Amino acid sequence: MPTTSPEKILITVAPTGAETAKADCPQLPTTLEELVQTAQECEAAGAAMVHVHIRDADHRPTLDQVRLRDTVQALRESTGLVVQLSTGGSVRDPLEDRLKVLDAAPDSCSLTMGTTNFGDDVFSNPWPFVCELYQLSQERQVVPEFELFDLGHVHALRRLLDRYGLPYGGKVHCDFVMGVPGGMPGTAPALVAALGLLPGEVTSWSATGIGRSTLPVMLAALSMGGHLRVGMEDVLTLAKGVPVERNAQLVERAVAAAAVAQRSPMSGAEAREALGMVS
Ligand code: KMH
Ligand code: ZN
Repeated sequence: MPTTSPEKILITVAPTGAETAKADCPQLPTTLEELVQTAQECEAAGAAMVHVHIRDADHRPTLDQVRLRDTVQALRESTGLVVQLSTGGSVRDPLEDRLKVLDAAPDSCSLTMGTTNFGDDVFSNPWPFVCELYQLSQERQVVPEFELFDLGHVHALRRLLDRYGLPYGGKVHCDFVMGVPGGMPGTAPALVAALGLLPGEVTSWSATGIGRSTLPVMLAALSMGGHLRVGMEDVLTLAKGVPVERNAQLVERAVAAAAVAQRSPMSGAEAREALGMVS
C-alpha cells in the first residue's frame, strides 16, 4: 500500500453532490454557470480533479445525458481539471441510468465498490452492477476512481481486480469516503485498517470525511501519505456554525494543510499522468 508521502498532492473537489437541496444551501453550485465558475476557482486554489454531480433546471439531481455531455465539454473548455462524473448519482437513481453516465465520455468516473446504508437511505451497488460498470469503464477507456465507504468495499476491490484485471490506463486510484452514517467511521484507526486491506495493485489513494469527520480524515490521510478530496458534497461548514460560502475555501484549506506536510498541489496535467490518463 502506498503510504509514504509523495511530494505532490492530488486534490479533488466534489463541489455539489446529490443529496443537499439548493433551497437549504443557496451557495451550492447547481447551474452549469455556477459549476464552471466554481471549478475555475477551485483549480486556481489548487484542485486537479473535479467530481461532478449535476442538477436540472429546478436544481434537482439528474443524470440527463445532454446535460452531462454539455457539462463535460464546458469543464474541459474552461479548466484543465480532470473531469470525473459521478456514477453514484443520488440514492434514488436507477442502476441503468447510472451505467449510461459513461456515454458522456468523462476522463474518470466514480465507481462505488458495494452497497451501503446512507443515513436513512440505501446507496445501492449490487455486485453484478459493480462488475458491469467496471467492464464498461475498461471498454470506454474511462479511468475509474474506486469509492470505498466500508472495509468490505476494500476487500471487494481486490476481488474485482482479480476477476477483471487492471483499469484502463493501468493505474488503480481509490478514494475512502469516510464518516457516512452507515459506512466506516471517519477516524484515523478506521483509515489505518482500510489501508491495511488495500490490494497491492493500488497506485494512489485519497480520502474524504463527511461532515464533522472532514478534518480528522484530512489530517489522518496527510499523515499516511494520501491524497485529499474536499467539497460541499461532503461538508457544508468550515467550523461549527460557519457555513462554507465557496468550494474554493475548502480547497484552500486542504492546500494549507498539505503545505504543513511539505506537499504542493498537483496540476490537472500532473494528475492525468498519476492516474494513467497519459499514454
Ligand atoms: N450520492 C451518493 C448516494 C458517487 O458520487 O459516486 C453517492 C455518491 C457516490 O455521491
Ligand atoms: Zn459523489
